[in-house]
Amino acid sequence: METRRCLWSLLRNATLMVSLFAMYVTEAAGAHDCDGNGVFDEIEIAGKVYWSDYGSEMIKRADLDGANDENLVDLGMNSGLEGIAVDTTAGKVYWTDQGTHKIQRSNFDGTVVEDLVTVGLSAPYEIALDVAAGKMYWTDNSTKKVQRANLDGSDVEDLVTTGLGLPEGIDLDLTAGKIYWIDNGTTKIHRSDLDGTDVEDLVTTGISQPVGLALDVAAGKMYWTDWGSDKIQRANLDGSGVEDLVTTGLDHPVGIALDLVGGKMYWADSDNDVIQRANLDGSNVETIVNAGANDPEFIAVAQPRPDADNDGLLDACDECPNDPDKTALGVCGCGVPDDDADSNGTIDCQEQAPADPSGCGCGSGIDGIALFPMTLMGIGWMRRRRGKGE
Ligand SMILES: [Ca+2]
Ligand SMILES: [Ca+2]
Ligand SMILES: [Ca+2]
Ligand SMILES: [Ca+2]
Repeated sequence: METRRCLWSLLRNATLMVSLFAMYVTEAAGAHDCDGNGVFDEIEIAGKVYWSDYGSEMIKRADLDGANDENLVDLGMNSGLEGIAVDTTAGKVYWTDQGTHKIQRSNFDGTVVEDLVTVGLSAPYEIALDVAAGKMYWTDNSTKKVQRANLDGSDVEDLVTTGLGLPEGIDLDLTAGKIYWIDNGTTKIHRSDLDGTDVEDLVTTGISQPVGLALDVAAGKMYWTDWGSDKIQRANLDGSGVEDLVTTGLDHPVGIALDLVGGKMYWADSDNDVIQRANLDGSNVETIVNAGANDPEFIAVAQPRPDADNDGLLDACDECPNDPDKTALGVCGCGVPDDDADSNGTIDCQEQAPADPSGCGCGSGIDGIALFPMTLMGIGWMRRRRGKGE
């Protein structure tokens, strides 16, 4: 019995050491890309706006306030960039190209450009992603179709192929399992099931030449740009209650995207050559990018991912998401620092621990005296391993 208790005590010490190692490794990794999706934490926490720039043939991005605008991918003079969408989980940006008749994607930083769909497309227009189901949906305003495929471009399906004039803006309501799209030829906004069946007319009056579309499913609203009347408008998801939100200062707005975390809508104004944003009710219009945009078409927002305690580590990676001083449980758990105030080798939260009930004499003594040097040895060993590039 005594042997078993001593073994249990040693096992407990080993577990504590593993916890300390885990804390060390997590904190070291947390400075960069904690979830390994290829996007640094600081970029995910801040959010970005991405847009397709038809005039310069580039995919570009900027901070949500327009700062740090940069060129990501230069598609060259044969391109005709239109739709754009982001997958914040995998850190990928997707776009359609009417010049090369392709759908492509790259990493968020513009590296690793991949061709996804290269056959059967004529003028692919706006694109929307269902990341959870591994699907992308798009309109083609030349073949007059709504289509979908897997995110890698395989398994292309025709969903809606009849009755379409000039299908353009598209977005998804994944809660209700619906595709919404704009038909700029028949001047209607439609929806159907995700397989293209059960097509409904939603908005048929009060619009001129709608183009870009974005849904706020939680609030039951859809937002669109109207290229013909130079407006930003919205309505309920059933098409009722059409409202004018922005009616002045626009010159052929195209793409629109929502940041529901920040309560903002973003759009690309293709003839003023600016990226703008406003509150969701259309108030407080701001121009966030007014140089470096050249016929911007569509726009996508990589919404900020939450870091509730502002310690620089995403909630998704933070074992203590509400403790700004800890990123891992450590020895004492969240909310209690792993401090050793009197430097006696026993961490404060363990100082008041009850005496070792085993009575074998190997419990509380080894906790403090052996754990500290063993942990230091362990961290030294980790660093030597890293130093060797293992
Ligand atoms: Ca990341
Ligand atoms: Ca955090
Ligand atoms: Ca934390
Ligand atoms: Ca102590």
